[in-house]
Order: sequence, then structure tokens, then C-alpha cells
Amino acid sequence: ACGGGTGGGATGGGGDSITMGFSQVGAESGWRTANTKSVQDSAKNANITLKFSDAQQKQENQIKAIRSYIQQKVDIIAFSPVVESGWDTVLKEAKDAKIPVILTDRAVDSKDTSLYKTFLGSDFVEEGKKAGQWLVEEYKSSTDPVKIVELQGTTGSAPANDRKAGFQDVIKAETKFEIIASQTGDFTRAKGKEVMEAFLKSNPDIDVLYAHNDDMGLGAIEAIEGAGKVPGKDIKIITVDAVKDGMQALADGKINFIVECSPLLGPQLMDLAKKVLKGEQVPARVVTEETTFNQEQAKQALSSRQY
Ligand code: GZL
Repeated sequence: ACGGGTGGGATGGGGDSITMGFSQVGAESGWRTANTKSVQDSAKNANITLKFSDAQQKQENQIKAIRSYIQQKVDIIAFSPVVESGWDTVLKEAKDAKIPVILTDRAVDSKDTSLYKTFLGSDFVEEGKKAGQWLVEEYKSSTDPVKIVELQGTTGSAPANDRKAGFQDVIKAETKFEIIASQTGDFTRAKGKEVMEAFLKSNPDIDVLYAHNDDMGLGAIEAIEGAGKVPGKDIKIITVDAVKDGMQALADGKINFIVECSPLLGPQLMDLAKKVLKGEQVPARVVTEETTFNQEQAKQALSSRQY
């Protein structure tokens, strides 16, 4: 169930209302825009005062933002870590200042799990596995080699590391699958297009593109069409997210399969924040519920998508 409740306001650390400091990765993709909207709308609905900062995908900007929230003595800090490593020092500063931290969307590799109260977000390894399972099914009746190129997410980020690992873990069972090129497109359309253009120049016989998000897949579609090939037919495409533009391309047959990664974490985040500040127990890990879409399912689902 999502938060919100009808109780008489939250009893935050700072008197009768809660102030949350939120450090967002950036505005790199349709997913991120939807995630930001979910956080901002849910804070309003929960009567939580939100201090929000956009780090333009730079870790040092996130660390600065978290430090400023500590200075401002917010009641709670939440953030989506742009990369997995390098957070222990600033998280210890928050802990010493007795300000609880909630991780949303992406994970950190800190060994000291007392540095944050809970991690709310998708299981990215599972997402990679779902992508691999579709490919195994799609090519089950052929023994010909399948040449795959991969557009990775932001280098060092949990979704890039885990989506890659989950996918590889599934396809390694079949020797016909070969990843002939793999490079980061930084989760953006522009970079996805640029890297796919380079892939196409050096690999004339690509069968499949696995892109770690819709936005890079949509950029790659422009490159594939620019090279005179038909996306979804000459080159099969698997992406992750299921934002509106990705689902439209799936319904149009330019993408073949999308693994959903829900950005609508806001309601659960606010619910968890209230529980933490009331001193209630919260689970160390809250995994987002999400599904997958093929072309037929996208046509059915498109009109009701929230993002
Ligand atoms: C995943 C999220 C990723 C999305 C991308 O939870 O961190 O970052 O898959 C976004 O679209 O840029």
C-alpha cells in the first residue's frame, strides 16, 4: 500500500512537520523525469516539505547537496546514488548528525548497512535476466550465431552493472549468443545514437541490440534507420524502463521487448520516511513491483501508462 494516510500530520524530528532533503541523479532520461515528478508530487500529498537538487549526473554534486541538507538540519535525507561507490564518508557525516538516510532507485556498495535505513528500488539483476530470457526464447529454434551489441547505462552505476550481469548470466548458457560490442551510452538518447552509429560502422552483421534503457534504445533506432536498416526486424531491440516513448516504439514494432523499471517510487518513499521518523521498523530492502511487455501487450497498455 502506498503512503499518504489520513493521520494528523507526521511527527517528524523537526516538530510537527517533516522536511526531506532529496538529491536526484539528474534529468538524463524519460525515466528520471517521471521519477522526479513522482517524488515531488508524493511529498506534496504527504505534507512533507521537500528540498530537491538535480546533480546533473555528477557524484560530487550529490555529495555537496547531502552536506547542505546536513547543514540545514533536515529531518531525513533520500537520494538515488548516481554510481555505487564513494558514499561512506558523507553517509557517516549524516549518521553522526543523526539524520536518517533512505536510498531510492540505485544502490551503494557501502559495506556498512547502518549508513542507511532502507533501499527502495528495482532488482536490476532480475531485469537483466528477464531481457536474457526473452532472447533465449526468441531464438530457441535456431542454432545460428546471434551477434549482440550492448548499450550500457552510466559507468559504475548499479543499473548498468546489474543489468549487464543479469543478462550475461542467462545468455551464457547458449554458445550461439555473442556480445560483439558493449559500451556505455550514459542512459541518454544522444549518446545511445552516437555509440550505435559506431557499432554499425564496425559491425555490419548485428542481430540484436540490448540497451539498458529506452532512451538509449530510441537513440539507437535513429542510428539504425540512418544506416538504412529496419529496427525491430533487421536488428531486434530489447530495452529496459517502459516509459511512454519506449512503449510507443514497441507498439510500432521498432522495439521487440521491454523490461519495465518503475520510476513511481514517490508514494512508498514518503511512507517509509514517516515510518523511519516515528521510529518504526522498516524493511532493509523494498523491491519495486514491475513486469515486461511484448509488442502486443504494449498496444494494450499504452493508453493507461502513467509515464
Ligand atoms: C533505473 C534508473 C535508470 C533508468 C534510466 O532505476 O536508475 O536511470 O533505467 C535512468 O532510464 O536514467
